[in-house]
Amino acid sequence: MPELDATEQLVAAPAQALAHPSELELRPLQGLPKWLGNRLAKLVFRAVSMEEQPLAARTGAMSPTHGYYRRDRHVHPRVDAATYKLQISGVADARTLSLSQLEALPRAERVCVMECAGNGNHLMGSAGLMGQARWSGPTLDTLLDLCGGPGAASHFAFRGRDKLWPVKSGYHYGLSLDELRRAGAIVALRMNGEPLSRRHGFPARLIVPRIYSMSHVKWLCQIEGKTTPHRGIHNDFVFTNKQRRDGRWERVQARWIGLKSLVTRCQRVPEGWQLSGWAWGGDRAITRVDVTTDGGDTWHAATLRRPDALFRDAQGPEDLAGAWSTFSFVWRNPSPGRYVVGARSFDEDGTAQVLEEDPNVRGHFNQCRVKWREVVVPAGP
Ligand SMILES: Nc1nc2c(c(=O)[nH]1)N[C@H]1C(S)=C(S)[C@@H](COP(=O)(O)O)O[C@H]1N2
Ligand SMILES: [Mo]
Repeated sequence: MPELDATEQLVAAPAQALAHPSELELRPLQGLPKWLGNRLAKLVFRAVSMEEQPLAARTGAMSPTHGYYRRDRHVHPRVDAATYKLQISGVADARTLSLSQLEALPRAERVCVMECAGNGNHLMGSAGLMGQARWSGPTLDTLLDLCGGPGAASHFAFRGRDKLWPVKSGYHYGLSLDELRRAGAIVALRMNGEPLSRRHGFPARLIVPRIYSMSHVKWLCQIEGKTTPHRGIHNDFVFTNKQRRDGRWERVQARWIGLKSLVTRCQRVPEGWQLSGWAWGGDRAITRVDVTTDGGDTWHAATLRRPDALFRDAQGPEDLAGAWSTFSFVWRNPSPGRYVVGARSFDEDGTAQVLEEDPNVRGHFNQCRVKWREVVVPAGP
């Protein structure tokens, strides 16, 4: 083959990459990216203030901070660290803390999946409203101890500083103290070792591992103890489903993340192609992941790496309770063609990730069914 000069090499490289790609695209079978194309879908998502994790960043065991998915209401307040205050009320002794007081408290670490309640619904298809990072900051219990304990409070409301015109209050969401304790909630001051960025809630946000991220209130400025569940548009309406029980439809609020998995990559290996991805299950531990390359006719056990093997430097078991497992499966020399691939996770009771959503549940959150992806295997080595 004649040698190419630098410019010719630049032109030839993409053609060679097409003929012998080292990685194949995994295309959702439905949703905006499929119907509109990736670029237009991205613009539509932006218009409703969503940015998905880019495909290139859906790789390792941790999501990079740059490109971490984002979901809010367009308003990103600029908070001055010097005058920032966190108000804690409705507890034994109400207190207001400055950022330096918060910084001086003992910190806990949480490596956890963070997932938007509506991630992976039929419209989105791509399931990119999720990521995993290492968060650290004082636990909610450390803050409550400073206040002499929760007092009579059995529920808490969390408010952000992102005031939306003409609404006077910022974003807010509430959970019960039992849920917050069971999840190991923290007020995070760091993301992947760095102070929070403005878009992800500088200087402080709530992190509630294993519960959907509408509760991970950014630009946190108020924690309010209550004796009854917090009510508001986000708790009572926005992040709810309707569920049929005994023939009657009732509203349920988004809470614990369901049993899920996602094939995120298809990479060339000497034996063929390697399918890999993540499996996670809210408050359920993943014990097995199966992979299919024929649309679900046959399933094969994937190699699973659980969080304790992925993150050996974690300080205690609680740190990893909300972390995903990774899986990989070597797909031996498939013939060229179009395939439908997918993954299915199992928990410690042997319960399998569902293939279809429950017909007795309607709404946008907790989309657990297997996420099918189309992949085109090229001819050639
Ligand atoms: N203050 C505030 N916090 C918020 C929101 C918001 O609009 N305002 N959106 C919530 C929702 S719906 C999600 S999915 C997560 C997204 O967090 P991220 O943008 O850091 O990924 O933030 C949550 N916290
Ligand atoms: Mo969300």
